[in-house]
Amino acid sequence: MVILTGAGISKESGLDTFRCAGGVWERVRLEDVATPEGFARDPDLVHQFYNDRRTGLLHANVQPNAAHEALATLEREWPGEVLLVTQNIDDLHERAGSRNLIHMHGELLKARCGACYAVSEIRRDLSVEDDCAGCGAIAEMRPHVVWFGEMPLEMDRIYRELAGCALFLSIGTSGNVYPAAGFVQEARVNGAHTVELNLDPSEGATLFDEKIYGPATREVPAFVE
Ligand code: BJW
Repeated sequence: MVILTGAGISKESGLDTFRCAGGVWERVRLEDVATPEGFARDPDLVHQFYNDRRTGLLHANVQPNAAHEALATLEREWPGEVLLVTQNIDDLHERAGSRNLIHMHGELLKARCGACYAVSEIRRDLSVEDDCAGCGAIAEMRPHVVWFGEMPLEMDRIYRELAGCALFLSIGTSGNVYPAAGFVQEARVNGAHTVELNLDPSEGATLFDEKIYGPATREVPAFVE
């Protein structure tokens, strides 16, 4: 099984989605905060955007919900058979207990060196003053996230798993952002059964064999059962 998750799975944990009413892209322009060009233009603004989201993620009220927990249970019940690919940069899947997990758009609780790509854990604010200790070049640290125009992480492994999976589930994603939005097609041409669990039909809804619409905390545990 390959399971793709997006911002919708963390919505009921208190984290905003991007494109729903009241979502992140209503407050900031994605060109300003989620592109390498935006970071080059105004690193303070980009650091502020990710610092605020990191603070939000570490708030005591933000906890994994029943959907994250159901996917962790599924992995425990089917050892070695479940790969979770998340577009989310939060750590709620790990906190729920998922282990076979790829963060294709990076991780909010990590920073990386702009020169040597060394990745380190970070639970505090980042600023332009942070430089890359131990790196020959003098380079700034940046959030370890994948911005528009950058290559998502671990794509070779993801495509290999999509080619061999029997079941592809897409949960809580609008299907607006590639390459993730193309995974359903990839799994489908290789013969997988494809299922969408979302609040509303996604952009690629017609490509799914089965569609279940409702909140993730209700639909994901029911599907896993
Ligand atoms: C619920 C719910 C509840 C709500 N229960 N559900 C044409 C022009 C220009 C560029 C392109 C182009 N075509 C393709 C591109 C490339 C571009 C792209 O896709 N652009 C589009 C906008 C067109 N993509 C890229 O640049 C990517 N890189 C790339 O393509 O590299 C080249 C490559 C080539 C070949 C192979 C491989 C690679 C990089 C994309 C990086 C995306 N980064 C972001 C921000 C960084 C991380 C962060 O700050 O968090 O990632 S953008 C943002 O969108 C974030 C998300 O991971 C991503 C997806 O959003 P998601 O998760 O789908 O959230 P929403 O809000 O859209 O949807 C939420 C859904 O939940 C909704 O459907 C609700 O109904 C549902 N929901 N409550 C269940 N309770």
